[in-house]
Amino acid sequence: MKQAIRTTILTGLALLSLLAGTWIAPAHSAGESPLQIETPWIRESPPGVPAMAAYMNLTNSGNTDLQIKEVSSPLFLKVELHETIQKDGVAMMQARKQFVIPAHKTMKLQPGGYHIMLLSPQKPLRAGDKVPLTLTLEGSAPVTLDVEVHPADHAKPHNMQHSGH
Ligand SMILES: [Cu+2]
Repeated sequence: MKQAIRTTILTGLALLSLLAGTWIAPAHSAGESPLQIETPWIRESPPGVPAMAAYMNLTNSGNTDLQIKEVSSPLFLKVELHETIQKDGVAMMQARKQFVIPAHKTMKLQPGGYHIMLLSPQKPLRAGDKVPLTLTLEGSAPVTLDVEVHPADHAKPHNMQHSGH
């Protein structure tokens, strides 16, 4: 009986160290991207409009600035980095050569500001469809993610706190 308990404790310890090893491992894995992407979404366009915009929060957890040089998607002929600016009271879009995310900062791509412009879709895309996007970074491995198309009124992410409406 005593022997059985002892064995159980030893097995428990072995399991614990195994779990601890599993938890420690990711921090040491090589090539982990310093880029975290949260709440990605693509705004659905009215039928016949050959352009869409992708939005997301880009967080740089690294100690050096991150540069997004290029974004591509197999579902669009052309993808550009854009910023919407106000000029003489009129909203205009300007192309950017890259997006720079400073160390330990979050860059928000959102309606009325920075966005990824998706041009000439290869097929009609509606809410619920998934679009693969590949972000090419300077000095770091490219990041590919699937981004869901949402209706145009989706501008507020679901995980935001709403107060009484
Ligand atoms: Cu644009």
